[in-house]
Amino acid sequence: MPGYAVALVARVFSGIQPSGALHLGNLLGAVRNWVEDQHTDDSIFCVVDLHALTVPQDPATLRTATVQLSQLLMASGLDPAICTLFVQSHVPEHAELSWLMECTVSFGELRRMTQFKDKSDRSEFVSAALFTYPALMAADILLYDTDRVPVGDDQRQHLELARDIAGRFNGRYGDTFVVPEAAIPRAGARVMDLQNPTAKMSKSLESPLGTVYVLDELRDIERKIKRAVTDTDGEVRYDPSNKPGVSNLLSILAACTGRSPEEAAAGYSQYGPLKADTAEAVVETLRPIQSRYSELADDPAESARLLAIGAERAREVAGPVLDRARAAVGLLPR
Ligand code: AQP
Repeated sequence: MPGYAVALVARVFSGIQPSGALHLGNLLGAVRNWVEDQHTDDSIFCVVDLHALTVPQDPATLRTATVQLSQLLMASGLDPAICTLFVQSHVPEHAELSWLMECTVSFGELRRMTQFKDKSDRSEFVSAALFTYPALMAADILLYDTDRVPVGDDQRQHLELARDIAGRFNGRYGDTFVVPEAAIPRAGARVMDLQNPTAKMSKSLESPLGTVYVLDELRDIERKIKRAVTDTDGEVRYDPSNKPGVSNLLSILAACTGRSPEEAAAGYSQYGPLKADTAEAVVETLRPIQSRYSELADDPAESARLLAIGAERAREVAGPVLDRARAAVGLLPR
């Protein structure tokens, strides 16, 4: 018998860093799927501000980014009335469970994480927390008896590690944590930079023409997509290894129109119309989000109130799971 109750409705958890402005990759790879999940599953979503601190942040910028990202998540369709939405640092159980995760993961496992290698290569200051980031991510997930974690493809390796940590902990101390599954979307799982389609679109990479931000002016979005790098052979087909630029446009178009990239390719024989239709699909996806965001941004007190309610609800789930883990490893009850 597991140490946790087996739930009838699946529990979904995911998080996003306020490490920069929300971009199209975050939206198509993660947030849009969260919006769907909230209608069918017991869904918990989190703005992971502690993760953002793993690289140096200006305090005022971090505060603004945390508020803006929370409002953008609501504007994208997350409804605090039907899902739990909160800020990670408002639930101290995350940091505490993270310590137990650090004691369960090995140095060698953390050293193999490709995101650490990428980010440490481009940073002057490499914090210890950037290295142990996957332990905090495992804590985030395991704290909620999570069944499914909807993420973009770049998080696959971290999620596999969270599963290994849960399995090891359960093996050492008895069944304590639910071992979660990753849920990676069919289209939009890895949106690439429009100017450098072999690198993923990213909040923290300086690539103004290659990144479509959710709050970009609509005409700038159109311009960025029309200027996207393609290739010279002129054939529209989904082939990410040989045609990364065209395949990226097809993935974006597919994700915005609810099809597979191969389906989206049908009917195009030139890049111009593909770019025009992709630009239109993205603009129509972002237009309602931008207009809802401008209403929410006018009332920061209301979003703060909703986030406080979310944190309270999250703690009701996280507290007992943390107590279970503390007892399992032999810490005395408080
Ligand atoms: N390019 C992408 N395509 C599809 N999904 C993506 N995600 C990120 N980039 C893409 C997904 O967005 C969710 C939140 O990501 P995160 O905040 O945890 O940060 P990240 O994965 O490290 O992505 P960023 O935006 O590039 O941030 P920085 O630059 O700060 O590292 C995740 O589910 C992620 O998979």
